[in-house]
Amino acid sequence: MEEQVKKSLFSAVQPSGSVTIGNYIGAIRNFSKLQDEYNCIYAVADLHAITVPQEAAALRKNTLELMALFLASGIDPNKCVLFVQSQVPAHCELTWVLNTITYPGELSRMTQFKDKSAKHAENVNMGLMDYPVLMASDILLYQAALVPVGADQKQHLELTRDLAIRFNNRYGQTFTVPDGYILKDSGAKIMSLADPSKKMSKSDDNANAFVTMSDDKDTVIRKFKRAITDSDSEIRYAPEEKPGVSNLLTIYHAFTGKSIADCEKEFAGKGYGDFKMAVGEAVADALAPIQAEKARLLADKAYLNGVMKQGAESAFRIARKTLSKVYRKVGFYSGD
Ligand code: AQP
Repeated sequence: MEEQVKKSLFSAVQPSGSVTIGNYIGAIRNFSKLQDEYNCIYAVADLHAITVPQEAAALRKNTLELMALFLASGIDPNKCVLFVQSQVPAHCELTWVLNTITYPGELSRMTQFKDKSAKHAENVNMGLMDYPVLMASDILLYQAALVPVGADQKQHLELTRDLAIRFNNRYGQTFTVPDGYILKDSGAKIMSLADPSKKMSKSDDNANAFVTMSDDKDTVIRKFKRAITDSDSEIRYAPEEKPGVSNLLTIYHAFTGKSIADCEKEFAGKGYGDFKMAVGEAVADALAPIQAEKARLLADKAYLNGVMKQGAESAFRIARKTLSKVYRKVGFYSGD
């Protein structure tokens, strides 16, 4: 029987702070579930992280922590390509070429660029504007057919598709045009605990707005106790009417695996105090084994360095093929 060629799938997370349960539910926890079905390529996106100010020592620490978290969440480096973005120079090299077919207007109207420029008004840099072109390079280098993206990244994926099509039209078939990959539990957009109209973000200035994957049990419970709900006391899933309560139900559902309807039944007639306590306990209990495994891995730096080296080499092998093709098409002289 002919062997089916697996499709390639690319995703990355920025080491721009402590990873939140939003990043985990919306992205990381799904990564290990995809590794048997697809050729998965996962990256720690440190080149993206410096588009907003980072402290060098913190960036290094967050990079290592994120790598350990990926592994502790079940990513198997022998099944996937797992690497740190800055260790594969092809990402920057392809970005330069793609920049020459990208129009400034396409980048200045991106929602994330507008939001982050407003938030970091003192540091509106070209990297922040060029972020989507770097993201396009990440995806196109690996000829990824699928990209699992949250609603927040859809606009960037559209630009990636446009650039792939534009390049292919101008220079001949070079890139696979990627599609978004809809995760089974794709409703899982986790909102801020302090303001449920905003998404939970690791770079939020208010530390009570997010729960990190490293928060200890007391911290997790304290943050959930302070979470914004609403003035009535009904525990019901209704994102428009009751965004705070619905967000907590989504989180409880994600960490316990119980259906939303079962979660509603479980808390029928109970008060917000009991509800928040139960959500906090469930999250802390689910985080404990991941935290223990992550700590074990962080204590074994030689192993982590080895995984990163092997990942960067594998990524480079794939990326180099695409980049060589691009360089040939645009007319760079190689001497061969
Ligand atoms: N609140 C969220 N709910 C569900 N999924 C989320 N993701 C992020 N926030 C939520 C998903 O996590 C992946 C990695 O995101 P990223 O680190 O590359 O950048 P981001 O989306 O900008 O995440 P943050 O936490 O908001 O980072 P900062 O604060 O640095 O900008 C993506 O798949 C994303 O959809």
